[in-house]
Amino acid sequence: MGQLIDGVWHDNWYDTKSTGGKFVRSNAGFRNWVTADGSAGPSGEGGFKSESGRYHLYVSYACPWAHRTLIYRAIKELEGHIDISVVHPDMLSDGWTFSTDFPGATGDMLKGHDFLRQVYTDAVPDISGRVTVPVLWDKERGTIVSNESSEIIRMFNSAFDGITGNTDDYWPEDLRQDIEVVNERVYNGFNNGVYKAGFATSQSAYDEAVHGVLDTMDWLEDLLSRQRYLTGERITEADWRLLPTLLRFDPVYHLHFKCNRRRLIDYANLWPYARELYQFLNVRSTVYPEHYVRHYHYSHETINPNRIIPINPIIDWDEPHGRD
Ligand SMILES: N[C@@H](CCC(=O)N[C@@H](CS)C(=O)NCC(=O)O)C(=O)O
Repeated sequence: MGQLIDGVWHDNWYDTKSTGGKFVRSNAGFRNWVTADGSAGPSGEGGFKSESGRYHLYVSYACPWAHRTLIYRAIKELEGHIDISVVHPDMLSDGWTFSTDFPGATGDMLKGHDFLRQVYTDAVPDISGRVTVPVLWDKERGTIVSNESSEIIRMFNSAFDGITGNTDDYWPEDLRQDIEVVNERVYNGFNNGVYKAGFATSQSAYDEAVHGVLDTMDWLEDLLSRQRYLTGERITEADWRLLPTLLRFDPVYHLHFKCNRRRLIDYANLWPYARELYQFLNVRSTVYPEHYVRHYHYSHETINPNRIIPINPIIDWDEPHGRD
């Protein structure tokens, strides 16, 4: 794993020395928005109008951030309008690759590249930064629209409604403030919290992070004992941003990231809630446990140097959720 500096690949692991053992995630670099009329979105520049077949989404089935975008592509009926390439689950010295020797890894369906970093240097030849998934590519302008999942899902939520006819809204105006509050807490304490625990290289950084994860799970458990979804009685973006981390919790984060006080299946409310989201419409078609079990255990040499893939519990996500 590494990063690009002035367009050249350098193989190095995350630097936690300057932050007292803490893992700090860097910000995404491409922040443009696809909009219905091509006008500029909240950040970046305009010129990215929603059109069927114009955009290509690069994802990993292992990555929880990319998973959000796949969930939206499924529930907003965008599959026929935005095609995808799926990277290989192993992220080693070349970063994400388009090797196809793993079921579900498609190779680069658009450009035929070997490495995801080539998509980044196609956009900006002398680019510096991490090479992350997801990436939303514009075939017409030949550049990256966005590599920030939280923004890609907001584009998918509404920009293509005129094309798909699907007007389901997971970011309703009246709940936006509540959604932001939940998102902030879930991101820091859970989505990114598990990474802070897992990638910590000092006991104190781990202790702080893992307690944040436990506190957040307790808070979610309590909230879901009183209401059906995170912001009330409607499924919103806040719920979809939580699900990818819940899916990975027992098979990956519990053991590999040392978040092992309790399993997801031990929570009386959180576990049926997670199953309900998994069973919603076609969400299950986006879930590839083989990719995330393989990715984390095989790629993170600093945590699992012998690359042994654990046997893991057998969990029935199709068990009726009983929340009707
Ligand atoms: N801000 C990004 C974060 C994406 C991200 O960190 N993706 C991980 C995979 S789970 C990645 O590609 N990491 C490669 C790296 O950091 O070099 C988003 O939410 O879209």
